[in-house]
Amino acid sequence: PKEEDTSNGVAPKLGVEASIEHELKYRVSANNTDARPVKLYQSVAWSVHDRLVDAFDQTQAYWKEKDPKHIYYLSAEFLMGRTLTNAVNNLDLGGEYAEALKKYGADLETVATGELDAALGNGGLGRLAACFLDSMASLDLPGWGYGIRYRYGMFKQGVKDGLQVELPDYWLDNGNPWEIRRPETQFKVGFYGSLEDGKWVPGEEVIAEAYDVPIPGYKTKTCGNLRLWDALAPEEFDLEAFNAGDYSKAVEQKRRADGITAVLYPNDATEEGKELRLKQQFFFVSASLQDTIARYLEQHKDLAGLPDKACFQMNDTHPTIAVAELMRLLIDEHGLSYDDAWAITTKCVAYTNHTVMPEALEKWPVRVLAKLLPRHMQLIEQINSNWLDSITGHVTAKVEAELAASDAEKQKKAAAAAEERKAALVAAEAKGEEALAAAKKVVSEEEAAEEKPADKATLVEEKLKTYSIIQENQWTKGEMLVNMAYLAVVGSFAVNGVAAIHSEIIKTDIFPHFVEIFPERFQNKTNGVTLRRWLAYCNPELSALITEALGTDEWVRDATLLAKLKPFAEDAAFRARWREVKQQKKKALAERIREQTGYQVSTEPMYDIHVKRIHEYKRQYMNAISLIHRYKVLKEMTPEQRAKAVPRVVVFGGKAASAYYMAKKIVALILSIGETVNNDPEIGDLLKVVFLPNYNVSEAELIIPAAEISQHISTAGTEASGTSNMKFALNGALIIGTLDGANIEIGENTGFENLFIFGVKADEINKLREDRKNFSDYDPRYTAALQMVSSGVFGRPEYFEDLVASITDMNRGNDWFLLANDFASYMDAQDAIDELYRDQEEWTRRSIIYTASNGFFSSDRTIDQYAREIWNVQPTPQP
Ligand code: DL6
Repeated sequence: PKEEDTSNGVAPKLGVEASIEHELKYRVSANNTDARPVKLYQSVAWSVHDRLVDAFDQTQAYWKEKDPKHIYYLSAEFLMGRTLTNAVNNLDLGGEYAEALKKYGADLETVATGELDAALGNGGLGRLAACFLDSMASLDLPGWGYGIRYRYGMFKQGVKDGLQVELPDYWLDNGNPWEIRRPETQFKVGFYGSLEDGKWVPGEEVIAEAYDVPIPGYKTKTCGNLRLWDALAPEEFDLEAFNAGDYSKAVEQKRRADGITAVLYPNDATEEGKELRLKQQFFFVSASLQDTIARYLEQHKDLAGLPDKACFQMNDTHPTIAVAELMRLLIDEHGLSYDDAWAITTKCVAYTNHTVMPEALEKWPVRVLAKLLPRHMQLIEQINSNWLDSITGHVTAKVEAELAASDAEKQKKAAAAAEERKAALVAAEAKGEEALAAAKKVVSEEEAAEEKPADKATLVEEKLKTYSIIQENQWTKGEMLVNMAYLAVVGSFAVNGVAAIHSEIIKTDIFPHFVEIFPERFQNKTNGVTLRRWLAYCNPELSALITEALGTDEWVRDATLLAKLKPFAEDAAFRARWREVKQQKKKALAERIREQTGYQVSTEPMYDIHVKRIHEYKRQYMNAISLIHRYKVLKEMTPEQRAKAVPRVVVFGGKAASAYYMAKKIVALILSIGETVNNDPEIGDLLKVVFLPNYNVSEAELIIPAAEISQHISTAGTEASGTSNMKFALNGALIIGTLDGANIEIGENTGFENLFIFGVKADEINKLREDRKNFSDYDPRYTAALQMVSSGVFGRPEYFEDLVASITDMNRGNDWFLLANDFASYMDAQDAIDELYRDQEEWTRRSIIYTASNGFFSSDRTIDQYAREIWNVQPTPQP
């Protein structure tokens, strides 16, 4: 070792250059001449690892000494992506590593591509968790993430014969320099079994073992932690069974433990209700709670003080079993009374809702819960019964008020009916005996059928059911289900949505009856994204320009400073440089498109991007239909008209859940449109439709900076927030979108006149769904485009038959997401985009305004709000 660096005062360590060399030789076993990209990446990563460990140890020791309240972010998903660039730059070592790498003729950007994405999440929810960790550390907040160390993350998406194929994602293939295994930190987690004398005796046990992933804050000494749990068998190998010749029994325990952390469920909005998923949820929640309590008890005796030291934020309902598990630990393991345990639990736990899709609101059959976690089911029953008791008074008063209101109305109706009957009898009497007898019969039948006064007790019982955590399934009669969102609301001291409109919708549509009981519990925390990863590091060219204009790079820490860019939008020379950067990023994306798909795309056309998970509600399908129309129009144009058309490269990216039938067909349709359009010599550069496979965090970092227009076109009221809209806006891409999720707040910040907003509003949706029209009434452009699909212009008409039917046939989907209703206004917005793009000066002006206006969407702002308004956790920086 040539260089020595003792600056942190802990232990002498090698300087950057020497440490890379050391790792290359001793850990990676390569010499300087054999420093191929992956090996070089590994050596650099291990060298950064050592620096992270120093920062991590110092932070954790400091927090232990100061003992501040911690936030524990419980999440089944953390979509981290790559770590190297982020870690090096957050540690402020970018310059040193760039310098050291010159020796190998390499740059940090290229070396970073040797890293496989840590894709331990599906989409927005998991990526949000990753952004939050970065912000927590950057704001010096004592905070840990807790999750699962899946061995296989989100599947790799490939394309074969025009269809999506799913391949396993073994992301740990080259080892993982970013984690620290902690064999000394293990907890037992039980499943199944029975209750004996009220005590749970699990039928199966696994060991949860911790792996820590240090999370460096941006230019601060703070280094937070993401603790991921792996599952081990208590006895890996049963020698007795092996000796008896039962080889499969010999490894049975290991196989079962391995299964728990093997794979991430690849669904982001539908719940499959699989027992293994519940097992995963309980596994990481139990280990995390045991771990927190154990650390708390190292320094404190009385668990009554836990809420002053720990807050558990449940990222959606996936970790909701935490409510029952914390109760169990406090009561069964630590001897507290039920009431004391409940008081602690409901002061420690908070819940974030991320979706209004009914199919994603988890409901576990009582049958499954009682089998897998019998003690927890018992506790949930008790929680529910106490909850219903506590609100019976409220519900009774409500029923009484309703009865009183309806009674007056009923009495009026009954008096009128009695009058009518009296008159009928008088009239019949005049007609003789027979008529009178017949009339009396009718009257007595009518009186018998008359509505009896409602029974209050029955009404109260019926109403209470709507508040119950344990409910009947509306489809499978008799099957009782635990509504995890209800359990989360009852067990939490705060419940929040993730954008202003979404937080309103959860109050009015999902939990209105809970809002009546505790209105103060419901809050909004509009999502955000870390500006480090999503602007500073993924778009260094634009960042340099911003820093030059503002005269400081402080905006990376304080995003409100971006507002100072606004005057530069009026500066023609600045606009020209802004465009140059965009052009550079478009070139990089064009290169990626060529590598991945073989299509050569020009960098002159408008880059129009639609990337996110593939879903009917996100309406990639509507975009595809609009492109068919665009293609048709281009085909029908004269050469003179074509010369005036605005060319576009339209890029789609996103994974369809492996079992999501329609989503996979949407991918296939986009691929087929691309195949036809991109190979049509008449069209040339006027339109290219590209499906870029395997959209993930790293692809997003390349795609987003290149975007000129980005699409966020979900049916109003369906997208909770969206976060890619924020990333695009910050990178100066204009937005075409509906009045949905965070689009609304982006519009408020940017000025709605600068967005291309179209479509119906969220409060019109229910009525429109009832009034859906006949296919023949639709916009002719839409009908014609769909007919082109059905007639086979893009091949395989039979394969697309049910996709078309899903939006045209009343009995087969019935256009639930209202593509037909929004299509015409979507096309108007598209026309307006083309028109504006002709005026490059105005387009660039707006692009700058977007970046300048959206600092609000920094996750630092979001986390600061959570810390102050929910968690009550204070920044605790080291001196
Ligand atoms: O809050 C993060 C993200 C939102 O931006 C998206 O709008 C929303 O769809 C997503 N929700 C989920 C739901 N998953 N489950 N369950 O991924 O959350």
